Amino acid sequence: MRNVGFMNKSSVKRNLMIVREQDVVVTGGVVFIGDGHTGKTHTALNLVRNKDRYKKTDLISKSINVEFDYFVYQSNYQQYKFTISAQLFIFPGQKGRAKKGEGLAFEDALDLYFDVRTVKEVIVLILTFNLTDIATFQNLEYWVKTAIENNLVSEATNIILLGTHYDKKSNIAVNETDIIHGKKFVQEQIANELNIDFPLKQITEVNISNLTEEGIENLIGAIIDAFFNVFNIDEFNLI
Ligand SMILES: Nc1nc2c(ncn2[C@@H]2O[C@H](COP(=O)(O)OP(=O)(O)OP(=O)(O)O)[C@@H](O)[C@H]2O)c(=O)[nH]1
Ligand SMILES: [Mg+2]
Repeated sequence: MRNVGFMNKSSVKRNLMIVREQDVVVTGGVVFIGDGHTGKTHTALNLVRNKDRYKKTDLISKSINVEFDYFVYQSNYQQYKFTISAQLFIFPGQKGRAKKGEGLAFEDALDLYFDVRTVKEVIVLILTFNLTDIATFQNLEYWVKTAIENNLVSEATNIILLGTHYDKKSNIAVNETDIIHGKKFVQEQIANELNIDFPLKQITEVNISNLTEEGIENLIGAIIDAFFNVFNIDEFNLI
């Protein structure tokens, strides 16, 4: 296991939050992992809406590096102006290490991530799978274990089980019961491995289509909720 140190919720607040009078700015990492070809890169593109920079196309397929982007959200809450500045990190889905000259696979990308990341804490871990391919859902078992081993999960992390290809409604192979079992599995793994009490409510599920963009707003909502959950706005005066 990499020894990068864990943050608990109060140290997250100390390090990743600035309160200046009515202005509150928070930051943190949003990490996408999951099997190759499940739609991680396209989801991030839909989130940041860089549609001019990247045309939505099948030309982007297998990622061979860790991809970075950011997502900024502002809202008013009571007398506060609240800004979330989320750093997105999208990992390649190819497991293990790549051969020389074949770009980066997941573990190569992980080395790079630990060198270059500007924000240490993962506020949201997005475990990505293809709703029409049950194997990509079953493989989340591998991805959650890998994430825990590499300190991508802490007490402050919210988990999203992200089902893509929601446009292929008649081919959906992952049902509600699978999701319930999946959430329990993730909760138990985190609780046992990190020896913490990890509440089930910190694990949510969102289904999206990167083709029609159905569900993208829900995903944005889930990410914002995760930040509000960690940086509990009602406790500002305690900081
Ligand atoms: N129909 C449909 N196609 C999708 C959806 N999401 C992604 N795709 C397609 O699936 C393919 C893979 O998507 P990517 O975003 O490159 O997948 P990835 O998870 O980043 O893959 P790696 O970088 O190899 O790990 C692309 O051809 C996308 O156009 C979706 O929700 N619906
Ligand atoms: Mg990719």
